[in-house]
Amino acid sequence: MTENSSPSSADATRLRLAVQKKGRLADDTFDLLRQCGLKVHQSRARLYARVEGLPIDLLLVRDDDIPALVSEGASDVGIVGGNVFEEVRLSASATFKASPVQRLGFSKCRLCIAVPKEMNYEGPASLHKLRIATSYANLTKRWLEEEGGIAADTVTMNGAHELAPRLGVAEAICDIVSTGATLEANGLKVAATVFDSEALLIGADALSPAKQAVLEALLGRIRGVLRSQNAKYVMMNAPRGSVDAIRAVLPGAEAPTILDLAGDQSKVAIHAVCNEDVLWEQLSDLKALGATAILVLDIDKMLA
Ligand code: PRT
Ligand code: ZN
Repeated sequence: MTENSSPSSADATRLRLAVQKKGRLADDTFDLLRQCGLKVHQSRARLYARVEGLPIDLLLVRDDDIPALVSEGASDVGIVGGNVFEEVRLSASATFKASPVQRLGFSKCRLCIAVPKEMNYEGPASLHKLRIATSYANLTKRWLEEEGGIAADTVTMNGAHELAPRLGVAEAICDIVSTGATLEANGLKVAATVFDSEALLIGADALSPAKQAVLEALLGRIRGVLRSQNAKYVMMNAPRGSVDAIRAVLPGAEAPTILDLAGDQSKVAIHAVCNEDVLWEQLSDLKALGATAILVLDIDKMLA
């Protein structure tokens, strides 16, 4: 394949996956693909990249274009923030043909209404007749509607929303908040959360059986990665009589493996996979139940 050339029609069984070329989603997206055992060939500066490990071609684009590319069939699947997907879906016509397939758990953020700190915000009704600067007009309008049909105007801005109140462009904003530092630095405070977002794998509503099979294989790996992300393998020695109490302490553990210890009838070794992180407090509880030699290990891959 030559630079910037589109994958040939002979590749009709290869799944096309649209991902953000660079930005807040890109690094986590490429990390996820790597954890799924997929190697990306070619530089990220190009439009297409071939993947090794599954028959997948990447389309490297701006995040805002991903929902439409999938809906219009230029890409089969895509990875995009739920905020962007939902905003595009709401603005699209009835012929929009893409849906979320899997939540990916990264790029978590909130779309929030924010107002100047000194404003006395007493609930959505406080926004009555105000102007709200946002690049998420559809999500904002839907929320205003759900909150009892608040009559507020949206002013479309594509960046620097946090400056809008000071510039006199709007009295409130509706923008993505992560740490809240940007609002703080601009004398604003969160008034309400309009939408909770995270990265999503989205897919075209109709895929050929061959592409559907590749998607299923990709999904199997993604779900394995997500399951293993917080999972821990826990090992310890413990008094035989404490096994049930220890099982009750281990977070999200399925039936543990109990092994006899050579030369000590009073104790057993317990091995368990926990589906959640194991906290220091829980280790103290295990110790209090007589557990010794407690080891907590990260899990690299997990397939159900
Ligand atoms: O170039 P391209 O169009 O592809 O990217 P982009 O510039 O439009 O988007 P990008 O890369 O900034 O964000 C991609 C996605 O990351 C968003 O659609 C969200 O789903 C998610 N995300 C997660 C965020 C943030 N966190 C975030 N903090 N997107 C934007 N921000 C901005 C926000 O707009 C505000 O200006 O960060 C500022 C607030 O951050 P805090 O930490 O100060 O609260
Ligand atoms: Zn964008």
